[in-house]
Amino acid sequence: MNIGESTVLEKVRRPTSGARHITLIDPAKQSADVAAQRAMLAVECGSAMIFVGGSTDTPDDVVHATCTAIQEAFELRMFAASQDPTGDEHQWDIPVVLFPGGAHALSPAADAITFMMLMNSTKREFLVGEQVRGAPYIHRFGVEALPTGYVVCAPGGRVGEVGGADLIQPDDGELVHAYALCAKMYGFSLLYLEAGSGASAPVHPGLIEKAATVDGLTLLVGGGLRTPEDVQRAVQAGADWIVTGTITEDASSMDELRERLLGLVQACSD
Ligand code: 1GP
Repeated sequence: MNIGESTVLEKVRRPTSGARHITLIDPAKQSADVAAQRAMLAVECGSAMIFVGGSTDTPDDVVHATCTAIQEAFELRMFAASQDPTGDEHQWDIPVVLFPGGAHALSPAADAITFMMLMNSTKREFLVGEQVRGAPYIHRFGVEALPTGYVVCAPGGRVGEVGGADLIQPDDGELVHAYALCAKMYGFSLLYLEAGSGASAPVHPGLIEKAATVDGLTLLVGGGLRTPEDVQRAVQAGADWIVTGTITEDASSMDELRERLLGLVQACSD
């Protein structure tokens, strides 16, 4: 969905004060209808982008059904807002972006994809193999590719294990700085520091600070961010975008989810 002319990359890179929030929805964790309800609530609470993906073995059709349901829900809300003199249709001009575990989790219904190199993987598959398999589909679908360096930091979780990541330790500031420089030299626009979904601790703020010293990269941070204090620390260290997934999945009700998301989104601009 795109009201204006700008690409998703332009929206992602637009400078803002503080950081913006991304809600990650894993299609394997709920029905497409519930995913759409959660995505709408996330936007109402101030999330500025939806990521769809996460699990390593979700089939294309499940990813596609989830992207389609979210896009349809946003289009309906946008239409309703356009008919309401007090409505704000721009509120629903929210990119739905694939965050794939591999070349299997793709959908033409997405606006864009984080086209990632898992830079500290020890496996060819995650450095370039899945990307080569997926690129022709993404090209055919016309889904915008967001060139992204993806670096997994300790504790790393399942993505660290499956991706064969040589994890960045909290005191490896020079190493994360070198990865950030390398990402820039490759021409990546985005750098994503990941601690792993559901991680017991988020990316160490010292690592975020070091990566943020490299100009020209938009810095995403995710994994294990659960509280407004976690988010504030990441934002103060230099994160441009905060990604959360687990807090959406394990909320016991929509009211609890609303309360959690409002706290995290507020912390992005504190
Ligand atoms: C995972 O960084 C994201 O790829 C989100 O992590 O599920 O811990 O919020 P959480």
